[in-house]
Amino acid sequence: MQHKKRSAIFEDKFEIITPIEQKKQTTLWSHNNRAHKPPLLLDKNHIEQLKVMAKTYDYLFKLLLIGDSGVGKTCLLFRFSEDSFNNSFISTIGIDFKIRTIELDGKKIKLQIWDTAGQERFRTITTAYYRGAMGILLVYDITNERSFENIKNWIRNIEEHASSDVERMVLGNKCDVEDRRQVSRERGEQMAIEYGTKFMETSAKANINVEDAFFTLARDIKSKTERNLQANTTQNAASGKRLSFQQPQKKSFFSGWGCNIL
Ligand SMILES: Nc1nc2c(ncn2[C@@H]2O[C@H](COP(=O)(O)OP(=O)(O)O)[C@@H](O)[C@H]2O)c(=O)[nH]1
Ligand SMILES: [Mg+2]
Repeated sequence: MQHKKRSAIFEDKFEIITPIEQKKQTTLWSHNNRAHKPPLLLDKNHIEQLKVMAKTYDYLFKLLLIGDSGVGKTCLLFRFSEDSFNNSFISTIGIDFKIRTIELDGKKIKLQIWDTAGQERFRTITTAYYRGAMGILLVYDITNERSFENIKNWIRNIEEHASSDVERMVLGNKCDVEDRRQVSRERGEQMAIEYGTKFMETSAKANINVEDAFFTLARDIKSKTERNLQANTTQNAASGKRLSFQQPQKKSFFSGWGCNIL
């Protein structure tokens, strides 16, 4: 049983290349005078980058879910990627990801969503994934005051480890459990104003606002990406340079963040 589980996790992360596919790749590589044999396994993350290059979608956005253990990060991810919900709580080990492709304004956007473990012992593994994230969902549980108070610590983690212009959004999950609510919607909204992020209350269980939350974050990243590309094009056209994609300049964490509540 344990063995089967490990193999499933392994297959989720890597793609086993079929013999026909290997032959195709060998031909391609020998054509390029490359001496080494093709690897049997390719990192899925690498495959995603290759697919962008092959234009099977327009954008690849990497998102990250963070927040205390038990707030519902994994359930939100399952609801969004597989439209399912599981009542049992299986603690996430380290880090995992799921993929869903959505369409926005006629553009195909592949969302690669990383799910982290909230526990302290996985902190060093998970912070390594902050840097590549273009959007981060900070999740607390509306029935758990402490998870709400801890959002400020998660914000500090973003400040320390993520890119300074990462898009952020705060989610108050489990809004279906009104009778055990400890954090009012107003407090959630107020905190989001303080941090200059968007805010939504969600329920992975009752499927409330889950699609909306991911789509809103994706839309914000898309707008920012297109603004950056446009600025680059204009700037390079003016100076007669060839177009090349540049990383946005590092700026203060709070600069340029408009307060925006949904
Ligand atoms: N009532 C309710 N329970 C939820 C919701 N989302 C998650 N849960 C439950 O909360 C527990 C922890 O969820 P999980 O996604 O594993 O939390 P994680 O540690 O943040 O990944 C599980 O028992 C879930 O069934 C929700 O929206 N409503
Ligand atoms: Mg989890």
